[in-house]
Amino acid sequence: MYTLYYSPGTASMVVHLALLETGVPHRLELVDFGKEAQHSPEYLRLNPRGQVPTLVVDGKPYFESAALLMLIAERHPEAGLAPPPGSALRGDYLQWIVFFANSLGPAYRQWFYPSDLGSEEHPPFVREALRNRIEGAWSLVDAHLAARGPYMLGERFSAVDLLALMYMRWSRNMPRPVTDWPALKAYADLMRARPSWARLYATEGLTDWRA
Ligand SMILES: N[C@@H](CCC(=O)N[C@@H](CS)C(=O)NCC(=O)O)C(=O)O
Repeated sequence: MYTLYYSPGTASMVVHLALLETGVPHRLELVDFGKEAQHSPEYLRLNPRGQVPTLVVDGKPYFESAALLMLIAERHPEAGLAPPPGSALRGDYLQWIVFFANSLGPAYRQWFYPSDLGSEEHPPFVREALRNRIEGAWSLVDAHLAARGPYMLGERFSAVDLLALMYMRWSRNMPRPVTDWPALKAYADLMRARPSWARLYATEGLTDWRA
């Protein structure tokens, strides 16, 4: 049994998606950002970073969305979310998971949380630098998909695509949303057609960027 501490539309959504894709039983616990619940003493005992997601697995809490995604993929190999160790696509899988988590993850975090860098709003040159970093990463992914799609691992759907989908959604109100790039638009549409996306929206009460 898993318990996912989540907030709608945030970094917890990729973990929620992985649980829906694998079909394993799980419980959801809302962390109410409106009440600053992520910084409550009880929650900080589960996740000392005061962030979502936290996934409790067999009574033990873990954090970091990409790690949780890989953990679920590894614990439920029958769902086919990850190429097995030693298989041809394993290197690509690891490469892209780390690419998204390591390049887009921190850049988005700084884009949405200027307070992480100690200010209420970034100076324009910092906003511009973050925008360039995010758009540069998406340009690279767009070129990769145009040459080697339709999924990040070619013909094979994987957990990488769930991570990419979450990050794609976060661009929706940014100066250049991913739907502006042709291959990314086709990829977003392909991924948004998955039944897990509809279930996620219904359960988390999301509406925008549905399809
Ligand atoms: N690297 C972390 C980032 C998690 C993160 O930044 N979560 C945000 C929501 S997207 C959060 O909890 N924000 C509340 C806060 O920082 O107070 C991950 O991928 O799990």
